[in-house]
Amino acid sequence: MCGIIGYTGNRSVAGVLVDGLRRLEYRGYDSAGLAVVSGGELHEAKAVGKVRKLEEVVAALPGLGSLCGCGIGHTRWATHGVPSTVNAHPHFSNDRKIAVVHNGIIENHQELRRHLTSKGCVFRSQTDSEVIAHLIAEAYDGDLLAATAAVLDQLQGTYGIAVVSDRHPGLIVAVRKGSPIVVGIGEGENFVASDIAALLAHTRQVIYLNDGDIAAITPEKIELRDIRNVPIEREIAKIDWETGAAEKGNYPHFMLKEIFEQPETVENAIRGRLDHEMASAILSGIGLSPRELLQIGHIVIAGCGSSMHAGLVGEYYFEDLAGISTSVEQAAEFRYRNPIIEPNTLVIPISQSGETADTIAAVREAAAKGAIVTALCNVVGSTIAREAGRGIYLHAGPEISVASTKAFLSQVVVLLLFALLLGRNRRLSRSRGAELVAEIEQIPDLIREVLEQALEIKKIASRYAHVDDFFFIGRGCLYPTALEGALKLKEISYIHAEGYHAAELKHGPISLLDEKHPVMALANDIPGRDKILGNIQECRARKAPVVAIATRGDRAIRDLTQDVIEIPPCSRFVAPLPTAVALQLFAYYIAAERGCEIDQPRNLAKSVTVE
Ligand code: HGA
Repeated sequence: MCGIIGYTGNRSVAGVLVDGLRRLEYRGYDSAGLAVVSGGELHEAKAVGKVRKLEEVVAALPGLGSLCGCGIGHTRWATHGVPSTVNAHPHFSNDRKIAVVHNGIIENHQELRRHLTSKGCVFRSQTDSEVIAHLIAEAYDGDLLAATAAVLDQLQGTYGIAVVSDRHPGLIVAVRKGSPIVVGIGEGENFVASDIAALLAHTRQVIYLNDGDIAAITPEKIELRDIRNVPIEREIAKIDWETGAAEKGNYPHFMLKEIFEQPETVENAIRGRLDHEMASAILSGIGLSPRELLQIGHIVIAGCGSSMHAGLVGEYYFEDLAGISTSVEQAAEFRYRNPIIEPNTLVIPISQSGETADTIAAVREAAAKGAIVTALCNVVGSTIAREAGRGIYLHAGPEISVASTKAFLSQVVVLLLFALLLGRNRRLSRSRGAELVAEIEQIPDLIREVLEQALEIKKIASRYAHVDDFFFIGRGCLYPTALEGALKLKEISYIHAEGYHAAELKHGPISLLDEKHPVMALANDIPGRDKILGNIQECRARKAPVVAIATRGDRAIRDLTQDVIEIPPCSRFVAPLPTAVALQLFAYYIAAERGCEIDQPRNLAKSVTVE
């Protein structure tokens, strides 16, 4: 959440910043702003709402667009203070010589505000972030890096910060604790950002800052210090995402593009990871020998939102295929619940961005309790990937739509591969392993078959675009798939949607059913289907309209409802994948029909970097 971009070099600073903010907009769109240092002066532009509003403000300020030098920009997802121009970042010191952008939460901001106010400081915004600008100004005596370093031990909470000053032309100081900051290396120019998506158009060489690292960035060099101002070295990482991967192309929305990319992204998640000879999976990033794998006695999966739903599918895989007891935790509760970590527990944190604040906290708690931590992340070099030290990358490419689609699918596929490996490591026979390998190889084609029905799904979706509520029901691996389907629908269409285990309907929610409360029943031909047929009858008896997802050619379902989305035949382990794709399309077309801001739903932002 909150996007940060900084640029120092000979190009139009405002141009580079606005372009970067556009690419970061999925991280927050409450307001956007920038500050440019050029010719010994500090210029600013701010706007409420989307980056295009900021562009209009920049265009209306004569000359701002052509200034070279350095600058910082920010797109905000508000935590403290309403979305407004005064609360938009950057925030300035009272003498307006220092400008700061911040991602995170300063937990002791009220105490700091009182202290600064008592010293005569005047606050302009209601944000927690503004204290940082005033504290740096208070500590400043000619060295911007030293002044920034000096205030860090006063800040409690999390931050990724970038700072500029008109007294330091060409210099950006950046620092992180708990919120991501990555430095982009250019030629005769350099960059800083909260997310590599903002840098893809400019460079492939980056340095990920660790917590406590401070960077002084000028066009010529990047100096890194620790919090005691001692020079440090960090590895240069290479980003291998393709140019254009973060562009919308001919699709009206990133979400639709990302849904349609899934046959390829799933292929990427599988590529090189199937071992036909051993009927198993090859996952070198987990770095555990067969003997070490055999010692795993319990698995705990931690994640938030769609990642947690993927984990719930994984729970079925690990218990059924590998016979390892597995529990799934909401990452936000993990550290506060004081979880019991038995010896030989494997903890699997799942996060698309690798920057989800609650999941990072879970990783740290698990590591402190002696668990083996193996992360599932999409973004290479992200905090969770680095802190876990071992893991499996999703290889889904940049996911820009706030609603996760391709990352969710890759998470499920990678969990299936992991369960296959653990299963073959213990009780799964070679022949059963070989069957599973063949099933996994079919997944991209199963997804293609669902995508081919997009127009049919659109037609069905249009019949439900007017509703206010929706229930999603499923059993087995399709129960977490129902949770994910409901989440997709509510986040992008604003229809109230709830996912339930089909059997749970009778324990409460059925009291709500009537002709205005449709039910999406996941009735694929896998164990549990007959029971779902009964559940559909129960819904129909209460006059609830039913949309069913069913295996192609299932006549019994057609007798119960006309609105059937057909999925190719597949096993229960693989069924969540094509089913999830159908649910993504269903949610997408409903949201499109309702005219919703699909890629940037209200109040949401991608990569939840605050608790
Ligand atoms: N606390 C700051 C920054 C918000 C943020 O990082 N969101 O993810 C604010 O409210 O402006």
